[in-house]
Amino acid sequence: MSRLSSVALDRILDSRGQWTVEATVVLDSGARGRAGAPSGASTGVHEARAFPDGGVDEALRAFETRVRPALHGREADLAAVDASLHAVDRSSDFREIGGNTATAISLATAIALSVERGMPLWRLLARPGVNGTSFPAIVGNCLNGGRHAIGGPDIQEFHAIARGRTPEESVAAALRVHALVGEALRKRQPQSALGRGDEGGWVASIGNIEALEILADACARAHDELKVDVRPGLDLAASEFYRDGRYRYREQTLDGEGQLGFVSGLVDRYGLAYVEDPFDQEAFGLFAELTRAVGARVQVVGDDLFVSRVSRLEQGLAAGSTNAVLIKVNQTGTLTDTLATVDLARSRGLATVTSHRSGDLPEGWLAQFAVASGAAGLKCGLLGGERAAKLNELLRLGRPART
Ligand code: 2PG
Ligand code: MG
Repeated sequence: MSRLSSVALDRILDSRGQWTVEATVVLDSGARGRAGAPSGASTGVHEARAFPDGGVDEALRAFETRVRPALHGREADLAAVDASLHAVDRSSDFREIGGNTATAISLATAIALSVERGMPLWRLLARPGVNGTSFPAIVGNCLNGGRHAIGGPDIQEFHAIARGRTPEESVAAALRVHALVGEALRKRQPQSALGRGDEGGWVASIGNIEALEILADACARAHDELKVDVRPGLDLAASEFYRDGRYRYREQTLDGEGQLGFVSGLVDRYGLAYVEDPFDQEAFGLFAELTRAVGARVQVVGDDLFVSRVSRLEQGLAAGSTNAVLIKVNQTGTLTDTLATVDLARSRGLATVTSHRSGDLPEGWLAQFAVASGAAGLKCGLLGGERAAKLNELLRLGRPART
């Protein structure tokens, strides 16, 4: 087996203009991998810390003094590299070296290995039973609110959930919904400026229900035009507006039971196909009640609830909290940890949805990761270079291989 002949970490910019890190890993065979780590704005309290105290500067210092010496000359094996990262940083959340340093190195190592072996990344990471012929639905962000927008609704993400027969059909249907939502907003508020948020969805000064009505209508129209299954979905990111035991929207304040009734009402009224983080990140019981009530017809997805971690997912499985789990590599910091969560979910019949971060990079590996994990969905936004990079990678994977 070859070894890591050099590992470098550099400062780069994400789509929000914030500094993050990218790693370059070279194996002694000459194969090279490079990857950056994205950053969230609505982060779960249990996820890996993106950077140590002191930010990117401190991450770069910790890399030079602690990480690089530990990795130099190591065997080029993904599990071994990820284990070395944990051996260097013994905290549970990578607070010493930074989760983004770990993420970038783990990914760059996997990419270098896939280059060395002459195989696509998805095949290197493929879970048992995955053969690269089934593709995720597109969870396409059409309208932004919450922490991803200024002046938008409280709910963070309004999605088109598009399940075509091919990635191309799914992408086209989600984009059609995005365009129709834009038209509807322009018509409704002809005098107002219309902007776009961190993930490329529209931002307008409207309430949650108004936004959902526009989205549901756009999905129905896109479905009629294109004959592709496309339905509305939400990421409420409810921990962001949960304070002192209450869900505090601009229009209303609800306790847990009130929120349960409100969300299950939205599922029924708007035919939602997808509901992510409808409750606070500790509310395993409320998630379970919602899943019992409407889980047969909607994907109930835990993001901040599980933060892609085995230990949190085990808690959720014991409580019957959800039927799906959101997967973000930098929530755990390594591919090995993240894939363990994917495997646990798959073994227990939960769907996985592979996700970008709101501050992301123009890299396409996320689509490869989604296919490798047999994901039911790929949530990567629709507009902007960093979002298009992932959609384009999925489109490539959906096409017959060129010789
Ligand atoms: C989420 C993500 C991605 P952030 O909440 O699901 O959409 O947002 O990256 O800001 O955590
Ligand atoms: Mg989320």
